[in-house]
Amino acid sequence: MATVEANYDGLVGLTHNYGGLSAGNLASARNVGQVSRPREGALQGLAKMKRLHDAGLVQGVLPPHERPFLPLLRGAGFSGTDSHIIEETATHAPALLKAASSSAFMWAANAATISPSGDTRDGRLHASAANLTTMLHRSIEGPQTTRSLRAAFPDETRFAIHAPLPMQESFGDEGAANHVRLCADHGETGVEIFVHGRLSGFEPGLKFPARQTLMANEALARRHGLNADRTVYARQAPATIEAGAFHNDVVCVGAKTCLFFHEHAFADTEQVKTDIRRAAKDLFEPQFEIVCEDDVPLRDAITSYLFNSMLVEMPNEARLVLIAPAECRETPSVARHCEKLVAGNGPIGRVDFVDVRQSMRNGGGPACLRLRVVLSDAERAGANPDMLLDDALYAKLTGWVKRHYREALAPADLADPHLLSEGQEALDALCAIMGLGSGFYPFQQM
Ligand code: SUG
Repeated sequence: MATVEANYDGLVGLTHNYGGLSAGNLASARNVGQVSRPREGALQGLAKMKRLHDAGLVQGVLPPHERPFLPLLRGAGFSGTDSHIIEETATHAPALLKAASSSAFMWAANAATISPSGDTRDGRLHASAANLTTMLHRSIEGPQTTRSLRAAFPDETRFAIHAPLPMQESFGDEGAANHVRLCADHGETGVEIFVHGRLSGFEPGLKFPARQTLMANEALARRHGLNADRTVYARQAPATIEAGAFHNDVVCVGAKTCLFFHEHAFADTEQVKTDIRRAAKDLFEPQFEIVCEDDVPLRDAITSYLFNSMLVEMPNEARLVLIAPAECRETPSVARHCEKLVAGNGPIGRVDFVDVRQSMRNGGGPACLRLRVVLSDAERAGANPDMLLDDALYAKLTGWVKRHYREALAPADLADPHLLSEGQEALDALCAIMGLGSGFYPFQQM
């Protein structure tokens, strides 16, 4: 078997809801207060995972985090029994309860940045859990993500799982959503492209936050032991962040030698192309598949999430496959462009559509839900098999979702203390299914 690119997807959580928590994420703002459907969301996510597994790809599962996250509420001064804390927070600090109840960990593209072993100095795969400092509801994810990644990749001789970067906005890090790796073949040395929205500290004058910093990206490349000659730093176009591209993966996706992006994605496209060509010298010839404003206006790209598609190499297919959100079929300029891509002779040979609408309404497309992990044969053998999807695990997880998840969740339901006990019971059961042991979640350590 050769080196493969596995996808580890975040499982949608029991409290999946529309909190309107992410300024600059237009879908999150648009759908604030809607009734969410956690069970449907989780089943949509699992169906996507199953589809990729059935297509012959390696598919992993990252378990949901505990929510509402009581340590955040206790840290904010609430005390007493768990139920009392929920009631008090619902009455006196409802915004905080929303933050503590978010299921945003499901967007695994933000879980971590991964550098495959072919790129690193010590020949281990390096992963850094993201600190997600920009948004309160996401800043609580890092420690649990670190535990999940250590459970998934336990062998320290092959995997280096780093804790998040320092929790300060200068190091704002949103994981792989601002990171692309190009290569001739997954097992060969690649070029890692790190994208930032600002340099380090606060930069005035923008309506929406630029979440990823250059300072964080440089730190990631340093701790992962990357070769500076094969590393590229690129800046997002500020106007594109203002238009709703809060992560680079809203306007850009890459795979193998292909970088597929909107013409307004980067502050300086010519420079990005030059830097990538230089970094790829003697490795491969990069293919830039650029979509221009005349074909797909930036606004359509952002509402349809065309670039938040997964771009994957399928077994026995010569060209890459774009796994796009179903919304792309419903946006005429985007649907037309997808047809044009397939009809042409560029690097993308097929477009498939998936329904992840529950996630999409919070600004998370197919690519947001997965974390790509390039694994050699030996690394795959060293990965935790209980976190890899097969037919049996898929059946167990869908059964588990149907048993434990609520059909619908309205904003007022977050005040219901039963949501906490239901969640804890479900996660205890999940630990048994996925062999995570007791003590995987903070509530189990109490
Ligand atoms: O961080 N949405 C997430 C969506 C993350 C998408 N990920 C990538 N593009 N890779 C975010 O903005 C909304 C939660 C709410 O409003 O309830 C939210 O957090």
